[in-house]
Amino acid sequence: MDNPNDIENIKKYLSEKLETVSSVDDISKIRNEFLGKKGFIGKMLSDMRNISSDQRKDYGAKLNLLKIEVENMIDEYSGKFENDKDSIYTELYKSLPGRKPEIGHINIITQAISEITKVFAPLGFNRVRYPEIDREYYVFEALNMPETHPARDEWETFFVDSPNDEKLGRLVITPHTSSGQVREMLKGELPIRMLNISRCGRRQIDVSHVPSFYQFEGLVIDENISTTHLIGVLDYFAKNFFGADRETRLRPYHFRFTEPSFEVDINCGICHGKGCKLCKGGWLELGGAGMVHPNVLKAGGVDTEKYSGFAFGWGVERTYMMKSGTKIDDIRNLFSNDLRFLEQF
Ligand code: FA5
Repeated sequence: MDNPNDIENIKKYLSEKLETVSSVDDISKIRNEFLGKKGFIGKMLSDMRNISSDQRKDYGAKLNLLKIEVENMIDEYSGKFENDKDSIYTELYKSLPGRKPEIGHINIITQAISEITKVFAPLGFNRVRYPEIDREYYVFEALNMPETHPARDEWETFFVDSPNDEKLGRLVITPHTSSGQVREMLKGELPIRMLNISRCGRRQIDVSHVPSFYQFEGLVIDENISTTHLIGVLDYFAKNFFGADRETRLRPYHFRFTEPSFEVDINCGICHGKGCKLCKGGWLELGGAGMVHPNVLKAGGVDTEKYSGFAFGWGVERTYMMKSGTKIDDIRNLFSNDLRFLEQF
């Protein structure tokens, strides 16, 4: 059929044309030919001025109906066509470059753990891990904190709902890595240079506390070990991890499992000792340290006449926060899973 110029023939002509379509391009040409400004229907609409006024209204209504039918026919056809595997869109899609999976990087806490391990390695510290859920005996009793001793309260412990062991007590989420001390001694291999790094849990949350955090625990047991060795190791760590410009200080303290005991502080890396939201007084507590209490050595089967030792236990996150350049002023950011924060490290 040649160019149709009346309402009756136009749908027939469109059907014939649609039969010949082989690409989405063809569809858009047909759409233009029928519905474009200069297309058949557009032309018929502008020719309406030549029709007598008494017929124009009726003719106009018929043309509008035709326009809707033509649009539907073309849409229906192009819908079928777009689902066709060979459609131009499919071709286009196949030629698009693939999306590259994002390659992340090691989480800041894992980075800190490996840096800490590397600093201690040259001194012969051997990295170990002990259960993160353990019996009360290893967490408290073996560390000179008998049942009902009020010192236990300081560890704000999470108890696991599970059967009690008559000898070893209840299961707890380890509130400190010190639970690994007696387990290490019970291996019976002396001397000891242990670095125990693992996850701990306590019922605490604020700017410098989270319920789930990491600690690293050093334990040295050998003949003739004294406080001087402890101070030497802490100094070595401070210089190699934080940098020569940072200072540490020891404060006398009390832990049931060390005697004498200390708290180790470092001058704050955010405010450099002036006092800020994180440290409050210019110093931030890194953790505890001291000479291993004879009762703990006994619980580990170590001959207290021959051997002595020291131990220290610090928070991994807090230690990393105090490193020059990290400028993290709220420990909770480390666990907020906000990529904008994590991607900075
Ligand atoms: C202890 O846990 C002792 N076991 C440390 C120790 C080991 C003393 C060996 C003597 C010998 P303390 O409760 O102070 O001590 O915790 C040590 C450090 O763990 C804290 O200074 C802090 O750096 C970190 N820490 C403790 N609780 C949290 C918490 N909720 N969130 C983040 N870090 C914490």
